[in-house]
Amino acid sequence: MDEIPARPVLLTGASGALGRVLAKELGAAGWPLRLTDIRPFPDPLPAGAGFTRADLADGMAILRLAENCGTILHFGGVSVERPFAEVLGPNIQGLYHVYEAARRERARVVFASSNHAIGFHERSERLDHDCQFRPDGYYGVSKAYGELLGRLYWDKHGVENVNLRIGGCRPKVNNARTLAIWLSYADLVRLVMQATLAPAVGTLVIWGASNNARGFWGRDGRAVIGWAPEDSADPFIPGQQGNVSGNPVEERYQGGPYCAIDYTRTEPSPKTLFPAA
Ligand code: 15L
Repeated sequence: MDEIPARPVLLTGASGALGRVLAKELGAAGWPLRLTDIRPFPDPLPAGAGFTRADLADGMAILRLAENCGTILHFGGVSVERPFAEVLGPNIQGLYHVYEAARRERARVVFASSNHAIGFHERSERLDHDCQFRPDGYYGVSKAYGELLGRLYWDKHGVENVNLRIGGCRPKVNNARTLAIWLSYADLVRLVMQATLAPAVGTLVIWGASNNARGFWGRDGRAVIGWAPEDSADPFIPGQQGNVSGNPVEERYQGGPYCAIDYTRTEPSPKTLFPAA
């Protein structure tokens, strides 16, 4: 993919695991990058990229960083389950600041959403992009909220957005659940590139998973951006299929360990969210 975005691309969360992968690969492809994170950037800066330390809860800082940008790749914020007070600033206020900046710049938002927005669906279910939100913690709620902000800013202000409902994006499959939700780094990079370069996207949800035979997810908006995963978790099946936690709550639901955190029900959560009328 040789095309390069005409306007600068702001990458939040640049010092995080996925941010570092994107900074390196998009930088190597010659993309005009503006990197930001609350933590220092730990790697050599890619040629043509600048880094600014900023807090997502600081709206003015985000507005300044986004000036003249055509795309905001929003990978910043709390990236695991945390108490609500810790999620509030970076993920709730922060998302609002990102969308206000996108609105001002007429920029597109590519948002790192998460499987934890739908984590309380059972693993036996095959979900499409329009399934109900079933967040499995405050972090998952913040991701569902981020997707909904995208809908609001599209409907009300015409701000385009692509919401990547990422599964488990890491170098290797490390347990049985990840056989279903794995997204390789290379598939992530291609996905972000296509989401940025596609001529028109409106508002989309795309499952961020490689081509995994055991996957939980079906239809989504990938055809609009022309993306299809090229990697697969399947070669890891022999080594990882028996690698389960032994926790019944964790193993029942798609969100896995996040569902089991602070779980106080005595009966399993029902398969259907709303009882039949
Ligand atoms: C996520 O959303 C997290 O950011 C990541 O750290 C993993 O926990 C992943 O989900 C997962 O579900 O494995």
